[in-house]
Amino acid sequence: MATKQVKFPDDFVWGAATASYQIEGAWDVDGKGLSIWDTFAHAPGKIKDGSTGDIACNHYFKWREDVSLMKKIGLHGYRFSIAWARILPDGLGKVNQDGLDFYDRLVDWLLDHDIDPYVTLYHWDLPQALQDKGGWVNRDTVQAFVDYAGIIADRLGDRVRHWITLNEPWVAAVLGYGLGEHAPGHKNLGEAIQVGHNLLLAHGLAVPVLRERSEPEAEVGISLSLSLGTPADDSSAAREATNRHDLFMNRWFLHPLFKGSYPEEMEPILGMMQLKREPEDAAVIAAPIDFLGVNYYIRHLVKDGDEFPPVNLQFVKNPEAKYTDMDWEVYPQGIRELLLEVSKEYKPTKIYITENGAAFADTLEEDRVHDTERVEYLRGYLAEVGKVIEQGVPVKGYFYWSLMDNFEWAWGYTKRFGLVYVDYDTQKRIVKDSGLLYKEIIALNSVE
Ligand code: IFM
Repeated sequence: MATKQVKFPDDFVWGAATASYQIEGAWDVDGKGLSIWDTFAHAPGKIKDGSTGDIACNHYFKWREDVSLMKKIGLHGYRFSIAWARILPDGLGKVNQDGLDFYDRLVDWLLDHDIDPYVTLYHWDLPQALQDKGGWVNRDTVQAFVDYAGIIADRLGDRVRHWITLNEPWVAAVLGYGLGEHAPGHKNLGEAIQVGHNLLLAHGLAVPVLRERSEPEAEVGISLSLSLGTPADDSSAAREATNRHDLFMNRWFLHPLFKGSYPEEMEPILGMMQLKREPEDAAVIAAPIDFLGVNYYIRHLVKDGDEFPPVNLQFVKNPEAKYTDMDWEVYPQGIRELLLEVSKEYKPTKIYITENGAAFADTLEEDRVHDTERVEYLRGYLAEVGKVIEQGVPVKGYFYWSLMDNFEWAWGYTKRFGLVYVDYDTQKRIVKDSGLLYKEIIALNSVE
């Protein structure tokens, strides 16, 4: 069969991503405070395999080795997040210098290895002390986040050029406060709507702080989990449900960020959920950003149903398709279709794919890890990213999720997403076949 090379622009950024709670371990080391994920994972019955992130990939102690792995793969950029409770054990007030020193050393080491740090300030591990005062439902948490952002920028802003305020606020709000599947485990959709608003506000207020306290060329953005919806059948009910899916999954966050208001169709839901907001919030949230971070994993076949009331959706499985271990459909063209839609509607000037990847079981053979399905996934999705760039969408970089296998939240260690295999008993790392392929793709700056 004839194959085609899809080339990427010369300045394309090839990276990989991780998050603090998923890899660091050292949950109570060097003055770190508790986060909501420490509390949640320690509570019985919350995590599928009964595990916690107490040790995870032990990255807090193995960061030098992990940077060597990044270098071996040839990464240009590394996206990681900062554990807020390492810096401010109580969420605000007294700063823990040891926590700051950890990230300071990591940033220097990355730069010494020509790897550009892309720093996420919030990837879900809220200090427990703030949750005790209401967490993200409480508007005071917004100011606590902005103060925390200022502390980080004061320390790292002379070297970090890429800031991501929040990771996937939809997930933090809906899974954390709406459905109870993530920390802090609340089940109240009204809270989730309020949390979404407060997160957006925290983002909007942090943007100018990060800019002012970093070097002039620093860029600031946000990473949203966006998913594509396709009507499950030809009925108008399925088409309407798909529109509601887009509203709920994507436009709820995209619209206020890029257009300065919630989508009009969202207003009845916001009213029903008694959202508390101030008239000036909309302008704060719409603070211009330098890039949009897109985390893309899922295409849903949608029809009318009773999931996510009052949005009322049902997801249907595609009998023809292959699914990952997360039960997410493998549908490479979805990333292109989604990016085309977002770019047409919201016109971000710059996009980074800040996450994309797949969980599959790996086959270990001595010192090799064969992950044929991930190899295929990577080729398929990257080819579509290459094509969408040719179609004029300003995608400037791609960060595979994840650099290494890690703690997959409520799934514990049962799902492996990494380019690097982690043996959790010995903490040995092995670059998988997909990691070797990624190295080749980076070196050639093209995919077959
Ligand atoms: O592991 C997560 C990550 O923390 C956020 N985005 C999705 C990934 C896979 O579920």
